[in-house]
Amino acid sequence: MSDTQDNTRTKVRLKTERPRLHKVILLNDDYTPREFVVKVLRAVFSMSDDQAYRVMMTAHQKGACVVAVFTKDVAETKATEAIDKARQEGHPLMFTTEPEQ
Ligand code: TYC
Repeated sequence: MSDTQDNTRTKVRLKTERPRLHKVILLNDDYTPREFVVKVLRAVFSMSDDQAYRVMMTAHQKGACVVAVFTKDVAETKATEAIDKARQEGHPLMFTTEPEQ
């Protein structure tokens, strides 16, 4: 390679892009008690009793429900925290995360 040629293709960002948000998704299962799901949603996602109940019922009836959107790090931390709480009580409750759009 010649010393004078610079083949790097670095793109210059003209705009500052906002970080992509990630959804936290609650998955239904046949075993976790409804009241426990509500308790976890309230504790980890700071939801009201009413909000948590609606989200729980949507997951229960449809199979899954978006709980909230956060930056990637926060979404993953919250999902892990919620799963850990469930495992501590022996429930199979699951949360997943995925990028928005
Ligand atoms: N389906 C569970 C039951 O009937 C309750 C439940 C709701 C579990 C929502 C998980 O994400 C969930 N006990």
